[in-house]
Amino acid sequence: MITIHHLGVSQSDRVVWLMEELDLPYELKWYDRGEDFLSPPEYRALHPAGTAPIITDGDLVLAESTAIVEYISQRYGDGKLSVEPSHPDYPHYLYWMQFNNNLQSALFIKLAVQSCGVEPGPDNVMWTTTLRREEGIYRALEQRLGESEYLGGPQFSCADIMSMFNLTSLGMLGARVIDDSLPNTKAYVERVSARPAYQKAMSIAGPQATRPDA
Ligand SMILES: N[C@@H](CCC(=O)N[C@@H](CS)C(=O)NCC(=O)O)C(=O)O
Repeated sequence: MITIHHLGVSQSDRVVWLMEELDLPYELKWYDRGEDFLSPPEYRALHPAGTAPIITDGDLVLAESTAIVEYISQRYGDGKLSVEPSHPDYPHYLYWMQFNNNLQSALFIKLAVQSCGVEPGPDNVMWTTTLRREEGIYRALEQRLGESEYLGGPQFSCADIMSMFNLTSLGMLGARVIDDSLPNTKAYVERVSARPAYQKAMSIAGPQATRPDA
């Protein structure tokens, strides 16, 4: 059985969501963040990268949520939440599977610029380039959701599972809040949030959830 090593208030909630969507059995092991809001030593000991999510499946220890989600979807979910390479929407699926890392890179560069005491203004090329990139990512998102009900095509897929954390929870780190300035995205977030598997997963492992033994 797959064990999800869940770090509290983290994007490992998307793996719980995937398992609930696929109705697959799993064990959840909960780790609290330290006072520095980082993962505790016992979490970092699981995998050299030490980032959440991490799963174990027999001898396999796998990190990086894009890899984890596609691995579970293909190996245990018959690929029904993935898009096949022969499908016309496959390139879109691939693109939106990367949205998570794309958007988070921009956010972390912004946070880095802000934290080094340099004025984040128009003369700071890192700042202006990152803002331009970030704006482009949201523009692409809004455009895609004006053309397609879901990111990977007309059907809900792993690309949606990969993206929701960024649209619902990343605001706590300063990411753009999804409001009326992004109407297609706002409607999409409402649509996807209503899914029973999403609601169940968030109640188990979402940002407001507490560890079961607490
Ligand atoms: N691209 C990675 C990002 C992983 C990541 O940054 N995880 C955060 C939690 S949301 C983390 O591990 N933070 C705690 C730490 O770095 O100590 C993925 O999708 O798995």
